[in-house]
Amino acid sequence: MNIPGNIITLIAGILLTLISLWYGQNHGLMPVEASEGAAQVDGLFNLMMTIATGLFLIVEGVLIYSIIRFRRKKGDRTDGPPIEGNVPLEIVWTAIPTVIVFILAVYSFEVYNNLGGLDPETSRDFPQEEMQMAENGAKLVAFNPHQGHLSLGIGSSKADLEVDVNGIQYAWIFTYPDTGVVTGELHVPVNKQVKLNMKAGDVIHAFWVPQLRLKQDVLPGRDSELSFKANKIGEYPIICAELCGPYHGGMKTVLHVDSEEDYQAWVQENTIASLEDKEETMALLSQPMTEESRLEMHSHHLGVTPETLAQLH
Ligand SMILES: [Cu+2]
Repeated sequence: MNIPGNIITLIAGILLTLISLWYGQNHGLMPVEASEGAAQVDGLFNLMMTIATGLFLIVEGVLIYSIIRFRRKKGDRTDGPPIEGNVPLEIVWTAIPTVIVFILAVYSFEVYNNLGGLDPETSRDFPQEEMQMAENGAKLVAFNPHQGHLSLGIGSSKADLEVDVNGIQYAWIFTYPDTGVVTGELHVPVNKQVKLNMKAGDVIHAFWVPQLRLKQDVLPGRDSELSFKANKIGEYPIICAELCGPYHGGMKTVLHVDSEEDYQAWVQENTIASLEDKEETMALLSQPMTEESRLEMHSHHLGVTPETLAQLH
Protein backbone atom coordinates (compact mmCIF):
# COMPACT_ATOMS: atom_id res chain seq x y z
CA MET A 1 0.00 0.00 0.00
CA ASN A 2 1.37 3.39 -0.96
CA ILE A 3 -0.36 6.55 0.27
CA PRO A 4 0.96 9.73 -1.38
CA GLY A 5 3.05 11.96 0.92
CA ASN A 6 0.86 15.03 0.65
CA ILE A 7 -2.23 13.07 1.75
CA ILE A 8 -0.37 11.91 4.86
CA THR A 9 0.73 15.51 5.54
CA LEU A 10 -2.85 16.71 5.15
CA ILE A 11 -4.22 14.07 7.52
CA ALA A 12 -1.45 14.81 10.05
CA GLY A 13 -2.23 18.54 9.79
CA ILE A 14 -5.95 18.00 10.41
CA LEU A 15 -5.26 15.67 13.36
CA LEU A 16 -2.77 18.12 14.83
CA THR A 17 -5.24 20.99 14.56
CA LEU A 18 -8.06 18.99 16.13
CA ILE A 19 -5.87 17.76 19.01
CA SER A 20 -4.55 21.28 19.66
CA LEU A 21 -8.03 22.80 19.63
CA TRP A 22 -9.35 20.12 21.96
CA TYR A 23 -6.46 20.31 24.42
CA GLY A 24 -6.55 24.13 24.41
CA GLN A 25 -10.05 23.89 25.95
CA ASN A 26 -9.53 20.79 28.10
CA HIS A 27 -6.12 21.16 29.74
CA GLY A 28 -7.67 21.49 33.22
CA LEU A 29 -4.78 23.62 34.45
CA MET A 30 -6.80 26.60 35.66
CA PRO A 31 -8.64 26.80 38.99
CA VAL A 32 -12.36 27.66 39.21
CA GLU A 33 -13.44 30.91 37.56
CA ALA A 34 -14.94 32.93 40.40
CA SER A 35 -15.16 36.44 38.99
CA GLU A 36 -16.48 38.42 36.09
CA GLY A 37 -13.46 38.83 33.90
CA ALA A 38 -11.92 35.46 34.75
CA ALA A 39 -13.27 34.00 31.51
CA GLN A 40 -11.38 36.63 29.51
CA VAL A 41 -8.08 35.71 31.12
CA ASP A 42 -8.81 32.04 30.48
CA GLY A 43 -9.70 32.77 26.86
CA LEU A 44 -6.23 34.21 26.36
CA PHE A 45 -4.59 31.34 28.24
CA ASN A 46 -6.53 28.75 26.23
CA LEU A 47 -5.43 30.32 22.94
CA MET A 48 -1.79 30.23 24.10
CA MET A 49 -2.25 26.62 25.18
CA THR A 50 -3.74 25.72 21.75
CA ILE A 51 -0.80 27.29 19.91
CA ALA A 52 1.74 25.75 22.28
CA THR A 53 0.18 22.29 21.85
CA GLY A 54 0.33 22.61 18.06
CA LEU A 55 3.96 23.72 18.13
CA PHE A 56 4.89 20.96 20.57
CA LEU A 57 3.31 18.30 18.36
CA ILE A 58 4.96 19.65 15.18
CA VAL A 59 8.43 19.92 16.72
CA GLU A 60 8.33 16.62 18.60
CA GLY A 61 6.59 14.86 15.69
CA VAL A 62 9.19 15.92 13.14
CA LEU A 63 11.96 15.08 15.59
CA ILE A 64 10.73 11.56 16.30
CA TYR A 65 9.89 10.92 12.64
CA SER A 66 13.37 12.03 11.58
CA ILE A 67 15.15 9.97 14.20
CA ILE A 68 13.45 6.83 12.89
CA ARG A 69 13.19 7.58 9.18
CA PHE A 70 16.71 8.98 8.66
CA ARG A 71 18.66 6.88 11.13
CA ARG A 72 22.06 5.55 10.06
CA LYS A 73 21.85 2.33 8.08
CA LYS A 74 23.95 -0.58 9.22
CA GLY A 75 27.47 -0.30 7.83
CA ASP A 76 26.95 3.22 6.46
CA ARG A 77 30.02 5.26 7.40
CA THR A 78 29.58 8.17 4.98
CA ASP A 79 28.89 11.80 5.97
CA GLY A 80 25.43 13.32 5.72
CA PRO A 81 24.64 15.70 2.82
CA PRO A 82 26.11 19.22 3.34
CA ILE A 83 23.00 21.42 3.59
CA GLU A 84 23.56 25.17 3.85
CA GLY A 85 20.54 27.32 4.63
CA ASN A 86 17.19 27.59 2.90
CA VAL A 87 15.93 31.14 2.44
CA PRO A 88 12.20 30.43 1.83
CA LEU A 89 12.14 28.07 4.82
CA GLU A 90 13.82 30.64 7.06
CA ILE A 91 11.38 33.34 5.97
CA VAL A 92 8.44 31.06 6.76
CA TRP A 93 9.65 30.06 10.20
CA THR A 94 10.38 33.67 11.09
CA ALA A 95 7.08 35.01 9.76
CA ILE A 96 4.82 32.48 11.50
CA PRO A 97 6.10 33.18 15.06
CA THR A 98 6.02 36.93 14.33
CA VAL A 99 2.35 36.73 13.40
CA ILE A 100 1.58 34.55 16.45
CA VAL A 101 3.35 36.93 18.84
CA PHE A 102 1.61 39.92 17.26
CA ILE A 103 -1.83 38.32 17.66
CA LEU A 104 -1.10 37.40 21.29
CA ALA A 105 0.20 40.90 22.03
CA VAL A 106 -2.93 42.59 20.68
CA TYR A 107 -5.23 40.07 22.38
CA SER A 108 -3.53 40.31 25.79
CA PHE A 109 -3.53 44.11 25.59
CA GLU A 110 -7.25 43.94 24.90
CA VAL A 111 -7.87 41.68 27.92
CA TYR A 112 -5.74 43.85 30.21
CA ASN A 113 -7.63 46.91 29.02
CA ASN A 114 -11.00 45.21 29.59
CA LEU A 115 -9.88 44.41 33.14
CA GLY A 116 -9.26 48.11 33.74
CA GLY A 117 -5.48 47.87 33.71
CA LEU A 118 -5.02 50.66 31.17
CA ASP A 119 -7.61 53.10 32.45
CA PRO A 120 -5.77 56.45 32.41
CA GLU A 121 -8.33 58.00 34.79
CA THR A 122 -7.46 55.67 37.60
CA SER A 123 -3.91 54.59 36.90
CA ARG A 124 -2.44 58.10 36.92
CA ASP A 125 -4.05 60.40 39.37
CA PHE A 126 -2.18 63.64 38.90
CA PRO A 127 -3.38 66.46 41.10
CA GLN A 128 -5.53 68.88 39.11
CA GLU A 129 -3.11 71.81 39.25
CA GLU A 130 -0.23 69.71 38.01
CA MET A 131 -2.30 68.62 35.03
CA GLN A 132 -3.14 72.27 34.40
CA MET A 133 0.54 73.19 34.52
CA ALA A 134 1.30 70.46 32.03
CA GLU A 135 -1.38 71.73 29.69
CA ASN A 136 -0.05 75.26 29.98
CA GLY A 137 3.30 74.05 28.74
CA ALA A 138 5.09 73.99 32.08
CA LYS A 139 7.45 71.10 32.42
CA LEU A 140 5.77 68.29 34.28
CA VAL A 141 8.10 66.88 36.90
CA ALA A 142 8.90 63.24 36.35
CA PHE A 143 6.01 60.96 37.30
CA ASN A 144 5.98 60.72 41.06
CA PRO A 145 5.24 57.15 42.11
CA HIS A 146 3.90 58.36 45.44
CA GLN A 147 1.16 60.35 43.81
CA GLY A 148 -0.23 58.03 41.19
CA HIS A 149 -2.15 55.00 42.23
CA LEU A 150 -2.45 51.61 40.66
CA SER A 151 -5.83 50.30 39.74
CA LEU A 152 -6.99 47.01 38.29
CA GLY A 153 -10.30 45.28 37.94
CA ILE A 154 -13.70 45.80 36.35
CA GLY A 155 -16.11 48.47 37.60
CA SER A 156 -13.96 50.46 40.04
CA SER A 157 -16.31 53.46 39.92
CA LYS A 158 -19.47 51.73 41.15
CA ALA A 159 -18.51 49.73 44.21
CA ASP A 160 -21.23 48.25 46.47
CA LEU A 161 -18.64 47.47 49.12
CA GLU A 162 -15.26 49.00 49.83
CA VAL A 163 -12.71 47.32 52.07
CA ASP A 164 -9.39 48.71 53.25
CA VAL A 165 -6.58 46.22 52.93
CA ASN A 166 -3.35 46.53 54.83
CA GLY A 167 -0.48 44.23 53.90
CA ILE A 168 2.12 43.78 56.62
CA GLN A 169 4.82 41.24 57.30
CA TYR A 170 3.18 38.64 57.35
CA ALA A 171 -0.55 39.11 57.32
CA TRP A 172 -3.43 40.74 55.53
CA ILE A 173 -5.63 42.99 57.67
CA PHE A 174 -9.07 43.87 56.31
CA THR A 175 -11.01 46.85 57.64
CA TYR A 176 -14.64 47.46 56.69
CA PRO A 177 -15.01 51.25 56.96
CA ASP A 178 -18.85 51.12 57.06
CA THR A 179 -19.08 48.83 60.08
CA GLY A 180 -15.64 49.13 61.65
CA VAL A 181 -15.05 45.39 61.40
CA VAL A 182 -11.38 44.45 61.41
CA THR A 183 -10.57 40.93 60.31
CA GLY A 184 -7.88 38.61 59.02
CA GLU A 185 -10.12 36.85 56.49
CA LEU A 186 -11.90 38.68 53.73
CA HIS A 187 -15.66 38.19 53.43
CA VAL A 188 -17.56 39.56 50.44
CA PRO A 189 -21.11 39.05 49.21
CA VAL A 190 -21.56 37.20 45.92
CA ASN A 191 -22.43 39.19 42.77
CA LYS A 192 -21.64 42.53 44.39
CA GLN A 193 -19.10 45.01 43.11
CA VAL A 194 -16.20 45.09 45.57
CA LYS A 195 -13.34 47.56 45.69
CA LEU A 196 -10.25 46.96 47.77
CA ASN A 197 -8.22 50.01 48.79
CA MET A 198 -4.80 48.64 49.50
CA LYS A 199 -1.74 49.84 51.38
CA ALA A 200 1.40 48.19 52.65
CA GLY A 201 2.71 48.87 56.14
CA ASP A 202 6.31 47.91 55.54
CA VAL A 203 7.57 46.38 52.30
CA ILE A 204 6.11 45.51 48.90
CA HIS A 205 3.46 42.79 48.93
CA ALA A 206 1.05 41.59 46.24
CA PHE A 207 -2.55 40.59 46.70
CA TRP A 208 -3.40 37.56 44.58
CA VAL A 209 -6.52 35.44 44.30
CA PRO A 210 -5.98 32.89 41.50
CA GLN A 211 -9.71 32.11 41.23
CA LEU A 212 -10.48 35.77 40.53
CA ARG A 213 -7.59 35.85 38.02
CA LEU A 214 -6.50 39.11 39.64
CA LYS A 215 -3.26 40.19 41.22
CA GLN A 216 -2.29 43.66 42.38
CA ASP A 217 0.85 45.11 43.93
CA VAL A 218 0.50 46.51 47.44
CA LEU A 219 3.12 49.16 48.02
CA PRO A 220 4.25 51.28 50.95
CA GLY A 221 3.53 54.96 50.31
CA ARG A 222 1.36 54.37 47.29
CA ASP A 223 -2.30 53.37 47.18
CA SER A 224 -3.45 50.63 44.92
CA GLU A 225 -6.91 49.37 44.11
CA LEU A 226 -8.44 46.12 43.05
CA SER A 227 -12.03 45.84 41.87
CA PHE A 228 -13.96 42.67 41.24
CA LYS A 229 -17.33 41.04 41.30
CA ALA A 230 -17.12 37.50 42.65
CA ASN A 231 -19.81 35.39 41.03
CA LYS A 232 -19.28 32.01 42.67
CA ILE A 233 -19.89 31.26 46.36
CA GLY A 234 -16.91 29.54 47.93
CA GLU A 235 -13.61 29.88 49.77
CA TYR A 236 -10.57 30.90 47.82
CA PRO A 237 -6.96 31.46 48.87
CA ILE A 238 -5.51 34.96 49.18
CA ILE A 239 -1.80 34.71 48.59
CA CYS A 240 1.02 37.22 48.88
CA ALA A 241 2.69 37.08 45.47
CA GLU A 242 5.72 39.23 46.18
CA LEU A 243 8.66 37.81 48.14
CA CYS A 244 8.39 40.04 51.21
CA GLY A 245 10.62 38.39 53.78
CA PRO A 246 11.51 35.06 55.40
CA TYR A 247 7.89 34.18 56.27
CA HIS A 248 6.45 35.35 52.94
CA GLY A 249 5.17 31.81 52.34
CA GLY A 250 2.99 32.07 55.45
CA MET A 251 1.33 35.28 54.29
CA LYS A 252 -1.92 33.79 53.12
CA THR A 253 -5.50 33.87 54.16
CA VAL A 254 -8.97 33.12 52.81
CA LEU A 255 -11.46 34.97 50.67
CA HIS A 256 -15.01 33.94 51.60
CA VAL A 257 -17.52 34.66 48.88
CA ASP A 258 -20.79 34.41 50.84
CA SER A 259 -24.43 34.49 49.88
CA GLU A 260 -26.06 37.82 50.77
CA GLU A 261 -27.65 36.30 53.92
CA ASP A 262 -24.43 34.64 55.10
CA TYR A 263 -22.54 37.84 54.51
CA GLN A 264 -25.01 39.93 56.51
CA ALA A 265 -24.93 37.37 59.33
CA TRP A 266 -21.14 37.51 59.35
CA VAL A 267 -21.17 41.32 59.46
CA GLN A 268 -23.65 41.26 62.36
CA GLU A 269 -21.59 38.78 64.31
CA ASN A 270 -18.35 40.62 63.78
CA THR A 271 -19.65 44.11 64.37
CA ILE A 272 -20.54 43.11 67.93
CA ALA A 273 -17.36 41.15 68.43
CA SER A 274 -15.15 43.82 66.95
CA LEU A 275 -16.56 46.51 69.21
CA GLU A 276 -15.46 44.41 72.16
CA ASP A 277 -11.97 43.57 71.10
CA LYS A 278 -11.18 46.36 68.70
CA GLU A 279 -8.89 48.06 71.19
CA GLU A 280 -7.17 44.81 71.92
CA THR A 281 -6.63 44.11 68.20
CA MET A 282 -5.30 47.58 67.53
CA ALA A 283 -2.92 47.34 70.48
CA LEU A 284 -1.72 43.99 69.17
CA LEU A 285 -1.22 45.29 65.64
CA SER A 286 0.65 48.38 66.74
CA GLN A 287 3.13 46.29 68.69
CA PRO A 288 6.27 45.59 66.72
CA MET A 289 6.53 41.86 66.15
CA THR A 290 9.62 40.14 67.42
CA GLU A 291 11.22 37.19 65.73
CA GLU A 292 9.86 34.98 68.54
CA SER A 293 6.28 36.15 68.29
CA ARG A 294 6.37 35.65 64.53
CA LEU A 295 7.71 32.14 64.88
CA GLU A 296 5.11 31.43 67.51
CA MET A 297 2.33 32.67 65.26
CA HIS A 298 3.42 30.42 62.44
CA SER A 299 4.37 27.44 64.58
CA HIS A 300 0.81 27.50 65.83
CA HIS A 301 -0.42 26.68 62.32
CA LEU A 302 2.21 24.01 61.82
CA GLY A 303 1.55 22.28 65.12
CA VAL A 304 5.01 22.96 66.51
CA THR A 305 5.16 23.08 70.31
CA PRO A 306 6.85 25.89 72.25
CA GLU A 307 9.35 23.28 73.52
CA THR A 308 10.52 22.52 69.97
CA LEU A 309 10.83 26.20 69.31
CA ALA A 310 12.90 26.70 72.42
CA GLN A 311 15.32 24.03 71.22
CA LEU A 312 15.76 25.85 67.95
CA HIS A 313 17.00 28.97 69.67
CU1 LIG B 1 3.88 39.72 51.61
